[in-house]
Amino acid sequence: MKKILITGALGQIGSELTMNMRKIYGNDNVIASSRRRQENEVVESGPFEIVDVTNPQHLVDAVKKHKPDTIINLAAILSANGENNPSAAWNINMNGLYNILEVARENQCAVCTPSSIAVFGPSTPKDNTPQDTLMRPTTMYGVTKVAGELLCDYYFKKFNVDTRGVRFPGLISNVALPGGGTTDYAVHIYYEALKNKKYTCFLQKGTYMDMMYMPDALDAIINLMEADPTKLVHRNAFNVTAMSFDPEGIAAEIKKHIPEFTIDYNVNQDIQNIADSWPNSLDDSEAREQWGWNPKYDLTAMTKDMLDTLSKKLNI
Ligand code: AKB
Repeated sequence: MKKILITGALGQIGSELTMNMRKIYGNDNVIASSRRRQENEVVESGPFEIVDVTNPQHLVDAVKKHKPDTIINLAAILSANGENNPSAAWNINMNGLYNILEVARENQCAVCTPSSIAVFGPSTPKDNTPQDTLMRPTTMYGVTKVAGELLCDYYFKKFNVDTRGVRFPGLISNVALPGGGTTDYAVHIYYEALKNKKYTCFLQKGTYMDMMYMPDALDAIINLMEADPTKLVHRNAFNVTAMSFDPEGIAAEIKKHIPEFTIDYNVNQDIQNIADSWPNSLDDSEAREQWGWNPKYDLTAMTKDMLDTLSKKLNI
């Protein structure tokens, strides 16, 4: 049975991944950790530690105490927040990852660190972006994610640390809200559609980006960490995607359920510039071939599930 330490466990991915992994591996075998404590089901249903990834001693203490064989590093500053505070993005995304890789090297832990479509930049081919291609990102978040991929590959080659990762697109969930990303509109739009029947989008129409529903994102991490290592040609990190749409596309899908719904636009040029530097759609065939990546939700299935689940949660 695996024993897993999750950093950033109270964030958008961590809130759901922790609960999901506890169901699979047992509550006591999944240790949640975060910089701050917050009373919720993640903290209450199993072990929890205060871990600030920028503090190496916090990581050493948690690893010595719980002896995990795997660390899932979800502590990160996302793209839009990273542009507002580049030094925090560097510190948490890079120094935090370095501290995790060091403790993993010393204690023979596998490491999963999600990467992002932000590793790509304006010079990357925009459509069906290949697994191996030009990566010259223009955001601090993207810079830390490319450097993080290289560092993880280095630790695998040099020290045999079992590092693996995926390049996540925008993630859409009905549990925890995302914090300060470029793709966040695709979550907010569902809440606003249910509450106010209208949404003002901070990106302009025609802005295509890859997206994924959270259940598929959780499967991606779990299946990649369970994959046969001899089949992995790549490691850090795999292109994965489930759908690509622009604001008009998601609005049209919502309209099928809420006919009065309307979208209008008030573009935030700083965030638009980030979105414009990212691909329209990824080629994820290497992930499909090497470890069986196969997402279940497209835009239609996700929209139905999001609206059903959120309307119950919000009592609308
Ligand atoms: C962001 O928008 O910053 C993230 C991402 C694509 O990595 N959702």
